[in-house]
Amino acid sequence: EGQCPRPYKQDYMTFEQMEWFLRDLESQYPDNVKLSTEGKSREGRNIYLVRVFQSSASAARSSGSVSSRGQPRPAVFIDGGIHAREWIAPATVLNMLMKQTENCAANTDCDYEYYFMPMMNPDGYEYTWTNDRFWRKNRSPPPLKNDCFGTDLNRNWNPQWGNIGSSSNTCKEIYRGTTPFSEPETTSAKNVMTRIANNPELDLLVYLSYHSFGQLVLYPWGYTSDLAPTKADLEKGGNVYNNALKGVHNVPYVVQQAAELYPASGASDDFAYSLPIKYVYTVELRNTRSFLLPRNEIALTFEENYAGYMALLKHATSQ
Ligand code: ING
Ligand code: ZN
Repeated sequence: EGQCPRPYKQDYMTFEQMEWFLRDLESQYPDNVKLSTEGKSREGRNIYLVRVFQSSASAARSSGSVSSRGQPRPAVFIDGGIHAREWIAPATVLNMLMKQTENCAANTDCDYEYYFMPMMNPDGYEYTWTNDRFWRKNRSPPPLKNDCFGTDLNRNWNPQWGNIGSSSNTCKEIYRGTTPFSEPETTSAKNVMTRIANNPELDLLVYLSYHSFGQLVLYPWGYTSDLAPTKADLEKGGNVYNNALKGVHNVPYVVQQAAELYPASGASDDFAYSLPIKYVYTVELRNTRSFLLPRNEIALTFEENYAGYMALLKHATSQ
């Protein structure tokens, strides 16, 4: 059996190390963590989902009153690693997962059901460790021989698949794939999100997708500069996240509509918003110039974003 890097907050993990980390976490916290495999990547790697929850013993104690039962529990879905070269994204999501687990085990700040998909693109991520540090897409073989590999997993979703800001050219970084959800990685995430959204015991309130770089908190729409119907709520929640974040290390992030950065159709956040989920954000982590974020900024990036996440979750249930 392998070893997790210790301390994990100070280094990036290989995909294999992430798998050890997730199995360790589940075996250390069996009352608060459930690890499942929701599908396999094109090359056969596992797409993991981690559910974090209040232990049944403490839930029984706190919901002594019958009236609190039968009410849906708020839920949040968080993903990282849609793009292979954005290493700080899965690193941040794994740190958030660890911290949320510690909180639930200690019976603090555990009012939600938490769903983490920390590594959505394991094939591309592995490829950035072995072949090309700046690979973005997954590693789907091309439809035609002598063509280019890889589909952009953030251009492969519905609604609005195939529109502005995506490409039908397999060689482009923003190649959208042959159909909506043509990729097993996006299909796995879509199925989980749909299942959570349709579960009458849950109220899926928040979606967070971690990317880098740019220090931005982006809200829908991404496919059009038209305003989302609940733009005021989205902007408010984004500001709540950003204000809490800024309070930690005073690093400036900017809250804006995704299409203001550049229009992109078929991204995961527009799908999440359409499910519907009320609070939907694509967070572009540190820094403002490179995918190569120094290791000593892993913990700092996590700390500020955990504060943003906590503030947003509190805000979402107080509305
Ligand atoms: N950026 C996002 C991308 O997929 C984005 C930005 C997200 C634009 C969602 C529009 C909608 O291109 C990175 N760094 O991947
Ligand atoms: Zn990205």
